[in-house]
Amino acid sequence: MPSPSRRLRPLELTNVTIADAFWAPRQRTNREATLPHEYRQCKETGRLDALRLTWKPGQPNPPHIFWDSDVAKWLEAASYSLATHPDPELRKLVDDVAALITSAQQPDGYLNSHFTIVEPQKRWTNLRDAHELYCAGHLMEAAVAHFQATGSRLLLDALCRYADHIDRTFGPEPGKKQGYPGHEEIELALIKLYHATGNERYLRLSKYFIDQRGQQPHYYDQEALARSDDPTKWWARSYEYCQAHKPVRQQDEVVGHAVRAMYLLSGMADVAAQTADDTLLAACRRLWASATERKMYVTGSVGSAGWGERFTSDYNLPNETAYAETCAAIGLVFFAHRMLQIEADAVYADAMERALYNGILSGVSLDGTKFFYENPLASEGKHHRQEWFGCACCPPNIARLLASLGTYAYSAAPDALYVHLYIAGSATASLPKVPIPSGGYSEVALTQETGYPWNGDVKLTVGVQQPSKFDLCLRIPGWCRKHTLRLNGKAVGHRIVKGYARVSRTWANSDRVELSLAMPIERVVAHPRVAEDAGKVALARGPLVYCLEQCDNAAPVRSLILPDKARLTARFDNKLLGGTVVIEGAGLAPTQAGWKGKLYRPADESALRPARFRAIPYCLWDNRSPGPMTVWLPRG
Ligand code: FUB
Ligand code: ZN
Repeated sequence: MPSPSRRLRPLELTNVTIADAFWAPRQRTNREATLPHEYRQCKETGRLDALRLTWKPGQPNPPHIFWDSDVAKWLEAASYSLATHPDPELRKLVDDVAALITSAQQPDGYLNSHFTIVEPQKRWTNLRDAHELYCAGHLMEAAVAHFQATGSRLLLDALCRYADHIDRTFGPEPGKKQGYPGHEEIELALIKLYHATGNERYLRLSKYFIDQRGQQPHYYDQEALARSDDPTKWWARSYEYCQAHKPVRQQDEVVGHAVRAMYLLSGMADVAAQTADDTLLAACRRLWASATERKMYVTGSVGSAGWGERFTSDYNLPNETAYAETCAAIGLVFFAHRMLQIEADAVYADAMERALYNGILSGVSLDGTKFFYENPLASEGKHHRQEWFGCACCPPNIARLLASLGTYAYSAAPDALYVHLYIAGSATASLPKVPIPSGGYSEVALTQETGYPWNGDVKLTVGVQQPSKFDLCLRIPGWCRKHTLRLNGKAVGHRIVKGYARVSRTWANSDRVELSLAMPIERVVAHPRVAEDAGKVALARGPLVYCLEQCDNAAPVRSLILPDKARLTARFDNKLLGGTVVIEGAGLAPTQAGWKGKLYRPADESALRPARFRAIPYCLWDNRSPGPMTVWLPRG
């Protein structure tokens, strides 16, 4: 469906190939290790078999309220993978899982393993906590991905029946429940279902859930009273936890559970774009600024507190206790990607890139079988990835993001092609407002050659059947302070529009653009109000934030000081961590002598000694011997 307020349209996954040395190996690992590993986990923990609906009261391991969402995210990830890398074995598994989910559907369309067999009497009685609509949303996303990858309508039709059931259950009409999900997700999923089917009821239902959120009298109060619960005794204390403390258009600070907030904002951006709703879009812009200008880590992670997995106050960004859930950073990418299509502003792509290369990629081990749920920016050495979690939202979330990465790299406008992410490979796009002399519209193929993120040189070759006039818009990343652009070997004039170098011309086949983004090592400091980082620097190069891990360093990394004048060098080490640029330099470390029996002593009795150090990209930490790690270093 065309979206009235969207300037851009992301390219379809199947129109993008990723063939670089950074992401392509990660995608291969995702296909070959992560997907089979996660399938096994879903099987062994009972998540898959829960959908057989054979569990009986009194038996162990009852299906949990959000198990269905883990299976759904796995299926979505596997479907994206199939779309770009056909694999008959995976296709069979995917179809089996789709059939299994479909088999759990009830005659009235309802589809939830927990509330069908464990607590059937409690269906739709606790929207605030029970995750029914959240699971429904993930199932819808899976169904759309499965349909797009395989052409099979089996699961899509089942989820349409479920969406119809939900539409009959919720809404403003008398006799329907006036509720909305405690954990947002279905809002964005209904928009996907709307785009896949063209059924306007799904768009209306998504908008209803968004509009109804936080209205008075408060649905969660009423619902709790109907269950004979005291709403004032809720553990989370405030409806800020689930962004239901006031109607969304009145919210001006991003609050509460970070994943919920990001999914809600993604759905709001979708509905705003689809319905040309300026007040909703204004709320998205305000909440975007709140999240990224005052509450985001340098790694692109969000949600700093473990209690409630939530956002806290502005500039409160502790490093060692950072919750920074992998799913929350993924949610930020979803939100950023939607805002990017609406505004065509590189500020959104910058944040997307920051999260992708740092706080999200850290979420999975290099071998693809271990995951971080929390992504702290400092560790004493006890924080490690795990093979799975009781609450396993993050592993399949990162799998679906990695498998669908291509769709984040480019967008098409009616007469322009945008490159957001620099990843070697290729893309094809049709530009509907670019007629070609022989009739029809221009199909543009773009080939991207680059060693990004290790260097900032990007070569783009344009493929067109006939000369075509359109704009090529290349993101100049926010981290880049100097760039050059050449066309067919000569410097080319260009405008920078909202962070994109815009080259307008009639393109001929094989035209070649060379973009060079200066990528020196940068010392980054945080806003002065981030008390935790006062007097500290982080190292970054291009999109990557660096950290010091103990196994690379003789001096204790948590007490290492980085003098402002220390010379820093970057070099590619092809043997380390699959090949990576490391940053090295001379720091200072406190001498260990004279401390026996003392916790404090006069400063002038303590000395510093030179200590060489090495830093690696943050996303690669905890892939070798365990030990302390830090992103921020005191400045000397
Ligand atoms: O509640 C379902 C998922 O578990 C959330 O998205 C995560 O933050 C975790 O709470
Ligand atoms: Zn998670």
